[in-house]
Amino acid sequence: MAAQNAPSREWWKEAVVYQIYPASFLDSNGDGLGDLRGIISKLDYIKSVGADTIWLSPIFKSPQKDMGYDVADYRDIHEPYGTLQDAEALITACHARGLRVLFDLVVNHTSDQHAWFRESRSARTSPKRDWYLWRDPKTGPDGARRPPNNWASIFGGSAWTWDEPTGQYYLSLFLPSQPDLNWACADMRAAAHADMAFWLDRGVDGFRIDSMNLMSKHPDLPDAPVTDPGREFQSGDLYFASGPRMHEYIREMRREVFDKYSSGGRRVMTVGELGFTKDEGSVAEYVGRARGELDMVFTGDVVDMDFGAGHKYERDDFRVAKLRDITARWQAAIPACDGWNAVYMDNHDSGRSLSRYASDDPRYRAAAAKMLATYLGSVSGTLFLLQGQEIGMANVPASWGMEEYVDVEAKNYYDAVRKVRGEGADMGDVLREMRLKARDNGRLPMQWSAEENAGFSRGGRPWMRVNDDFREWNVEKQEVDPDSVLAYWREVLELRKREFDVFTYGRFKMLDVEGTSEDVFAYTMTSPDGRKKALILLNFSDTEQPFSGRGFEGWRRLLGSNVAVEVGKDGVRLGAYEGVIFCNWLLN
Ligand code: TEU
Repeated sequence: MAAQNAPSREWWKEAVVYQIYPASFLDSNGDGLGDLRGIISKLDYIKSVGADTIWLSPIFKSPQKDMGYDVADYRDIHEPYGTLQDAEALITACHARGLRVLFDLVVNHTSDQHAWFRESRSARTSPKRDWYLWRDPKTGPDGARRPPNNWASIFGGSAWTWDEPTGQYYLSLFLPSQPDLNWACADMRAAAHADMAFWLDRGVDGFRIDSMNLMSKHPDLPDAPVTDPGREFQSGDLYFASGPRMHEYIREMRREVFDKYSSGGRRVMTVGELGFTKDEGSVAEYVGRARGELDMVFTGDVVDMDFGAGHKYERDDFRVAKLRDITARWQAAIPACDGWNAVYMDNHDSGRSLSRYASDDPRYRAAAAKMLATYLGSVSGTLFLLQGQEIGMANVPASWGMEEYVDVEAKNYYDAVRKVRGEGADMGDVLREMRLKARDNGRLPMQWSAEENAGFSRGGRPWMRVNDDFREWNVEKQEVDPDSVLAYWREVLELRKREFDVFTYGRFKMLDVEGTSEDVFAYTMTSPDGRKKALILLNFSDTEQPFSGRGFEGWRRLLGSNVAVEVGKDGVRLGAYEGVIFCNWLLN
């Protein structure tokens, strides 16, 4: 009976995706910035880790006000990264090794340097005027010019930018230099479709779709409800996230683009970044198989677990119960809608999970990184790793001051708070949150070796400071250490591939065993035919923890270095930050 529900096997479900942040991966020409040639030179390494797909954060021509998430030309490459020929060579080199390639599709907005926007802004009568969202100003009670509504930008301030020459505001949900495209305009959509096809014609295997569900805004762009009376501008997500035509746009994209490239053994993969939309019903509308929309989404909650109620950089501590709830929710809800999951804990938009949810204290760091690998490798879905996660890279050290942070999100927030508090005020609490969650943490240069600049750049001055710990934590060192985090990740990914029915396609069940510490996350994964079962135990604390083991006696250790090779009568003792997997199919 269970076999009926077995999900179909697909390459994109079994994929292990390795996210590359191009600026920080490997600098091959000594200019301090990573590049495409650097990436090509490390494809064999990526493959050796056990990944079979790469996702490149944007490499397109861009003024880099938001590190390439502000695209000036979708058909050209940011010059310091390389040329169009290099991008083609990268795709060819991946395919030659059996690696697939996902590009980052940033089409909710463009850069203000994009030809479309230059034309749009040139005159109210421009044929491209309505490719973006232009509106007349409002007038405040004092007679002063006000933005068309009260929406806040995601990066601070108003979501509207004033354009003096044409006397209107344009919508910019991120930076003023990232104007939002108007997806209600059919010509604009067709132009975006053509740019997607441009890359599919060059062999790209799919897309991570940036800010995917922000493309359809409420046509009236109404004022947002005032949820934070203390602030001048309010989050307008009620009216700009998952708007009325969102599903229509995705289906059209599928029909007009992706499906045209999905035949004859080829199948374009899509993963949408889903912000603000959190409930199971709405998520199902994007990923339910019968909907014909996206393969999977990033729901975001697993990277938001320690965000404050009012803002990312307000304090709210991580608790294991949150991870338990989020995992249980999606592991159940996604199969229930016959959809598919993305499994991840790290990306370029936050701090490293190791430093936020586990521990980068030298005493526990390796164990903690392995424990998180055990979690990620064991749950159902398509697995995404961020470069450096495979060696246990950590956040910036606590000793770094704000001057080391380069990302616009962190800087804008810090400056806004300092403005309110006044020059010289204590900013320690904000710096604490930065050190946990700033996007800079996920973007630090890759640590290849103990050489100058961690082997990331020879001769160049890295665009971002290299983490102080690189002499101890680098690929070269871990390559020769069978006990390393890297060696463990290889084992995890190998196991996940081998036992795909238990893990990638398995059914999750939470274990709520009396007497187990709040800091222990225990669950089972069962193959769709019900025969193979794995018991996963994760200790998120720095002290030893018991697990009673009742009902699992005799199950054999499959992964991890626990002292017990099988679950005994007295259960299992978990070391600090230990993760271990036992299974029922090695019995006897
Ligand atoms: O992120 C979308 C987004 O909503 C982010 O602002 C996210 O909430 C924030 O970074 C969390 O700290 C995507 C990209 O992943 C991000 O890098 C871009 O800056 C953003 O879109 C604009 O393109």
